[in-house]
Amino acid sequence: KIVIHKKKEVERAKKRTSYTQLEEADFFARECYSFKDFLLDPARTGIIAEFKRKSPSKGIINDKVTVKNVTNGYAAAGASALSVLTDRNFFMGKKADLIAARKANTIPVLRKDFMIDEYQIIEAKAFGADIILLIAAILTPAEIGKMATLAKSLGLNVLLEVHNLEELERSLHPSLDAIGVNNRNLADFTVSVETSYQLAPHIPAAFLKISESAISNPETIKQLKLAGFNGFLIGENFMKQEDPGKAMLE
Ligand code: IGP
Repeated sequence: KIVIHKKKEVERAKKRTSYTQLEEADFFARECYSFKDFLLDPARTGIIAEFKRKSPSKGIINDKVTVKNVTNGYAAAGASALSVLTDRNFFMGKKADLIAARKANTIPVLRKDFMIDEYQIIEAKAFGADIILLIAAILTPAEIGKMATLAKSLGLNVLLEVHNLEELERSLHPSLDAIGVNNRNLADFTVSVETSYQLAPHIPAAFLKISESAISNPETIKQLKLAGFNGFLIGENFMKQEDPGKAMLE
């Protein structure tokens, strides 16, 4: 359902803004930050802090905050990267949020969306992203290879999201930088951090390991680190607070 909607959205965007126009955007020529450098920087937390107003599972989480305030708060609290939802229909995000996060910060920014077309990768670069997300559940291995290769050729970092061993094994590709285990099952929204512990030993050492979703306390991060994870994608737990950046410090 999400994919069908996204395809229509991409076709509309292509008509509004041509490839050439995207390639002429100021950010298109900028050099991306290295996801790896920021994740492994001992002065930072390894947390990829997400700006998310709304989600299909929770409804409105927080619609009273600005991208600038929240992302500046996250960066000041030691985030290794920012994640910004650009999907409007399901997450109340927008492309302008990504641009705003880029302008206001000097750490890597992940474009969080359902990437199904190479056009969206060109958009991501034009809007100032450093990292793109590819979701194994909605892409064939050939699509993942093609999209990851294009992203790398633009200097973007690539995060592949998986939810089970089958997705992980069929989707690995040398152009990927990081593998994210989503603790949330996108089919029924149930969450279990166990998913991360189960898949960790199957992720080859060449890839950074990220645990995504349902992380709500420092103890879990400690355990995930022991299991070999380098990054922790956290959204709701911070966003549900009045001051998400301050919530991250606590
Ligand atoms: C953040 P949480 O439970 O901390 O809010 O989760 C992030 O992992 C989640 O938003 C997410 C997501 C996605 C959203 C993971 N994969 C794919 C949209 C699309």
